[in-house]
Amino acid sequence: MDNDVDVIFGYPGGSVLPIFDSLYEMNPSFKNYLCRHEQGLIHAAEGYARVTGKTGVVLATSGPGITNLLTGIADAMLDSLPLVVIAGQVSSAVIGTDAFQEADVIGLTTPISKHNYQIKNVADIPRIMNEAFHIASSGRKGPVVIDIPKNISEALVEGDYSGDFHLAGYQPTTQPNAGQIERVLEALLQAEKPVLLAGAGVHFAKANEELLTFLDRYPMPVVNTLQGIGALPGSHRLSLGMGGMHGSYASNQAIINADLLINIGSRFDDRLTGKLSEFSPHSKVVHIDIDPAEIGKNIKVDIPVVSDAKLALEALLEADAVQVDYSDWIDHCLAKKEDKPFWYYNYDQLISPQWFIEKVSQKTNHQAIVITDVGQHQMWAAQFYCQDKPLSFVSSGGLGTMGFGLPAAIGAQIGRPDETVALFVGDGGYQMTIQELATIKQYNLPVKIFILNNETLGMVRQWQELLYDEHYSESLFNDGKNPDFVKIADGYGIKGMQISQESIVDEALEEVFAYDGPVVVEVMIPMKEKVFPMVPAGKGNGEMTGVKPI
Ligand SMILES: Cc1ncc(C[n+]2csc(CCOP(=O)(O)OP(=O)(O)O)c2C)c(N)n1
Repeated sequence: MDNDVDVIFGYPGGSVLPIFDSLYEMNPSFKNYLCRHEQGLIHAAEGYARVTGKTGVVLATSGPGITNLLTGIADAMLDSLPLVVIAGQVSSAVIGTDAFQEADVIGLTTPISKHNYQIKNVADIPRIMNEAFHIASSGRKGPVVIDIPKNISEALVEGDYSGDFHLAGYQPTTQPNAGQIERVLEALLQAEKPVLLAGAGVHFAKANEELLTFLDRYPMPVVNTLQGIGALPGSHRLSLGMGGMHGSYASNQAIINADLLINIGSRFDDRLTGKLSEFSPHSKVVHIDIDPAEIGKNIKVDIPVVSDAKLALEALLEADAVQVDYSDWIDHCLAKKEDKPFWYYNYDQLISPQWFIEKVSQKTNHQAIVITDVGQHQMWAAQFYCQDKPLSFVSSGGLGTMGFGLPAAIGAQIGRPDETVALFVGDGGYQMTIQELATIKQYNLPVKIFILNNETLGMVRQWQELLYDEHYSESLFNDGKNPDFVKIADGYGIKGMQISQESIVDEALEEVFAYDGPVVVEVMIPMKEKVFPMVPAGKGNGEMTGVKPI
């Protein structure tokens, strides 16, 4: 409560029963949501953190409880999501004896968390809790794990309960250095072909307004990363869309030909850069990032700015404007966007997944909170849902975790209860956390779930088609290997429907979005559809295949 928590995601077990019992007795001001699997808990907390900007809190028991959380901890670490994960532990006296449900939480989580603690003394609880929330939500955000032995959670604290702390070795830099800001302005003055790369850091810093003001003053083409979707409205004139492996031709070409690249809050992930030496070979690089360890990690940086994205943009805007005119370059990049947009085949009657996602985008006025799982549908959603709102595109980018989508949608709906949440999920990933339909039902969360069913592990199948001579090694769910998804929805008490004809899509979407509750829509799509364009693995972004034919 001291840390402004209104929601936790918790699953009980022996080692955390004292905590659950306290919650029962206390009638706390926050609500606990019970998912059906600990992996569900943590992805829900990630979805919640992503759309609210607040810290997601998870509570699970020792042993299998915490090991079921590991995927989500690693996922949150790579996507810089603030989480406090509280795990029960066996009693201090039996730690190290292979006691029932003992797992080495510190050993397991050290490489995948921002920080972790094992509480040794009950008096340390208030301080450690406050430190954990501070560390999770400051600097580069991330998951912090707290391991609480059962005897500690059963004990009472006496004496000083202030929880004051002082972290001498942890002082993230948030303010940009004035000299660096000066150098960025000089670079803007000298540039003829600048590109702005918008990453998740823009969302985390809530710098969306400042970004728009900056672009008013210094209009230039903008490329976004997967996590940066919505940092600038997708329908903004200067937006070239996502860059990288399945990004737009215009984005990749703009970066390749730029003479100045201003990266705000992206970590130059390899899915974005392709072959590093060919990524942006002629540009001066400005990298604004709150994490100094990111700067120079993958790409040689000319002007580093260690700072919160909002504060850096504010500093750039406070300085006197330098006179720039990049209009020829902007026209050149926009012409490429016009000529070579994302594209797809139109089938006669069958539903193209890309067309379907465009329909949902139009139907929701580009304003829904979009959640994806991982696979082809994820890339189609990134390409074809024109997201205009910040903090409203939630996807597992760094770890690429199948099974993320359904629980993340739960957390997102809980975090922003009055908004429309639309989940795009593949038939493979859906089955990894399908049990969370029970959570959706229990709390009547009106999530609209679109299973894009190609009866295959589509992204794997695509790679097998392109690189492994169509050897479909364990990637097909056709011939009755998939369950009846409509009946499963029904079994959980959720409205379900299947659509397989283009002609009924409008009517179906009308019904789905008018319905006051959760709906599962199984959308049958052509099995062999691929995600294009694509930069083959190991190639440079100039070597895209599947660009729109003329
Ligand atoms: C937990 C996990 N296991 C395996 C993978 C590897 N993988 C990436 S995409 C993919 C296929 C996803 O298939 P599906 O969920 O049906 O979505 P589609 O690609 O068909 O849209 C697989 C197996 C992964 N990303 N995550």
